[in-house]
Amino acid sequence: MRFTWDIFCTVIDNFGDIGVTWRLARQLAAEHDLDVRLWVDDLGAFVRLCPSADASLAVQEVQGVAVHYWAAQWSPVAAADVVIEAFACELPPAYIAGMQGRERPSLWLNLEYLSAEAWVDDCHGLPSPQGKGLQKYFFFPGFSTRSGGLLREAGLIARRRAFQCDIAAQQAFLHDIGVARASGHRLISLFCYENSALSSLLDALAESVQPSLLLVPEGCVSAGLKSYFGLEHISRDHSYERGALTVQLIPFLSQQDYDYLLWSCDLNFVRGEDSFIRAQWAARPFIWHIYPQQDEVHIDKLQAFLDRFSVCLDGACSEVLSALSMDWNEGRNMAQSWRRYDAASPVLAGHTADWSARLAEGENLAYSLVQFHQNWL
Ligand code: TRH
Repeated sequence: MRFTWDIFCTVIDNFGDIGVTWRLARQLAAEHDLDVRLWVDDLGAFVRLCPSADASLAVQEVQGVAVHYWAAQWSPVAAADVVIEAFACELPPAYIAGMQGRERPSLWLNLEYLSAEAWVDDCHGLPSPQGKGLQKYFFFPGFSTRSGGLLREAGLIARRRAFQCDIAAQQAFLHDIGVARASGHRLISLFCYENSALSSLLDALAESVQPSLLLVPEGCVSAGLKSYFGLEHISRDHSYERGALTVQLIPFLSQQDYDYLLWSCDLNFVRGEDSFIRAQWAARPFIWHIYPQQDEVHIDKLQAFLDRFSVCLDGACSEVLSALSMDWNEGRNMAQSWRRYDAASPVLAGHTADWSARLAEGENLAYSLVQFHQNWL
């Protein structure tokens, strides 16, 4: 029997909600022989990650997934065997009634945001009764064996390794996105939120002995870059230089190409949830700009991740990474923390590769979801 799965996604802001759900939908369809529908209320955001799709179509088949526009006016459809509401988005009441009305009610899962905090393990998989035989289960991605794991599609690590061993493939990819890497330059990608620490980071790179080429997806931190270079406009037609630093804007890439970018760079600045995980699969040093929340709760989440990441890292390097991450996330001057980070970068590069390999031994989220359904049946 081929099971049907519905994944519901509201795009609150940015690309993380659709980024995670689109990746999950693809993997469920490709690797688990499931009929997957992805319902998204903002096809414009979807098309940024998947440029081959068409933002004007109410329904389209993309890479094995039926992608549906989730219109404000809900047109009733039969509820699926498994229903994932991503990040506590609210399902249409008529759809919930359909889940209850089935001969066997649907399995209802709320996919939560990723956190490295320890409490996740105790909450993962907990049910909450919703009436008329329906339970909603809270499904937590995470870094531990007691969580739902992380999104990692089959063959990803082997593909990444092959790409990172293939200089010609890297050059061809960079050429396609308009990047020419001069020898001796450190290649850095920068995907982050507007950040008052940015100018001190750019200064530190400009003053470094080693030249850096900083690649920034168009539209990201454009206010910060314009202010740093004293320009009213910045564009992909130019690159911007100061000291040892060259900044180049690159197009916003498809999710697949964004992986190639992360795999090509010596250092990746990433943010939110999905790019943060992809940077870990890239096995290259990365610096995380966590999604800012009220009352600084994100700083505890950042610390929880750094604590996990730093097990097996020597104390001095762990302190250097923590200082840099906190300066970056709290918008403080990075002159000093960058110098220390730069000096520790060979050790941090080796540690990140080891961390990535260990992480890849863990369960992947799509498989955990399928197992959860099997066990529930
Ligand atoms: O865009 P984000 O800041 O998303 C955030 C977070 O998920 C946050 O937790 C959530 O609360 C908020 O959204 C609503 O960062 P994130 O999670 O890294 O998502 C970015 C997606 O964009 C990811 O799937 C990678 C993809 N991407 C591309 O496909 N091409 C690109 O060129 C770039 C820069 C990103």
